Amino acid sequence: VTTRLIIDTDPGIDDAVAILLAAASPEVSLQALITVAGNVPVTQTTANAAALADLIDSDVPVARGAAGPLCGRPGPHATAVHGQNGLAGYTLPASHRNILEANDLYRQILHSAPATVAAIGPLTNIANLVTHAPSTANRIEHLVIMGGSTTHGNVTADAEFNIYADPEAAACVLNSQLYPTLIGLNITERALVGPSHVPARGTATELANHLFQGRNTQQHDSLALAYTIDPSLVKTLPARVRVECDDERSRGKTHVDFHSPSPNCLVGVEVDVVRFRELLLSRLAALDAQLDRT
Ligand SMILES: [Ca+2]
Repeated sequence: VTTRLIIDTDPGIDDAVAILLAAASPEVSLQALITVAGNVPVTQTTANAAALADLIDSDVPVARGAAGPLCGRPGPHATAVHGQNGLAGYTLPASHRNILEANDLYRQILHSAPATVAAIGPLTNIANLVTHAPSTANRIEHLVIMGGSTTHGNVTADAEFNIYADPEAAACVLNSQLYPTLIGLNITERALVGPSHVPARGTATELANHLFQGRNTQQHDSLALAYTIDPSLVKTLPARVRVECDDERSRGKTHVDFHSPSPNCLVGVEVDVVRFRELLLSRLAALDAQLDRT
């Protein structure tokens, strides 16, 4: 059975790898790329998503989502990690494709049939659906989130970037009925992939290698995407997760309680890194063959 998949994304280095992985994987049928502000501003994440859709030679629709977090604090972008253009300076030809509106595209896709959503940026768009279009949000079959951590953070000592960028949105999503799976920093930071695992041979692997920047890199988003393709790559446990929104110092921290009698999500606790690397290599190599066939 092919999973209909929407990617909610802020490309973003690891977002780009995730999008390539989705494009190369027959287990998922990519329905939409929907953008959000995060690693870089939404105008740039949207331009990057559209350019990546062109690169993978796909007619997948692209929509532009939220320009900032629910509570109006301007997001801290991550240009130090992802570069000013979000793709470590890799220049893709500008796309001229039509850009849709996020809520319209969510409604259109989810009301035609349920779909899985891989949310690999801040959760602003998903929170907006939960709040303003609950009948649409309820048609999300499975929500897989790259976000949070059972241990430490990567923006502050406690907070992971996607949750920190919009804690109120993350709290809203976790308090909904969606029962997401959280692929957090505690496992993604172990999912190290670099040039030795995925050597550059063609269009997709060359882009991936540019994004690796010559070293092993933590595959936050592509691991979340890989989980939608093969859930056996990650061991999960039910937990109750609460997002810290009030305390200024630990804002964005995910408090994870594996012993709660009322879990609100599944949390990734172990990852098979070797099999994940093999999946990434085989799929990006297949995408090379597909894109470079001409
Ligand atoms: Ca991302």
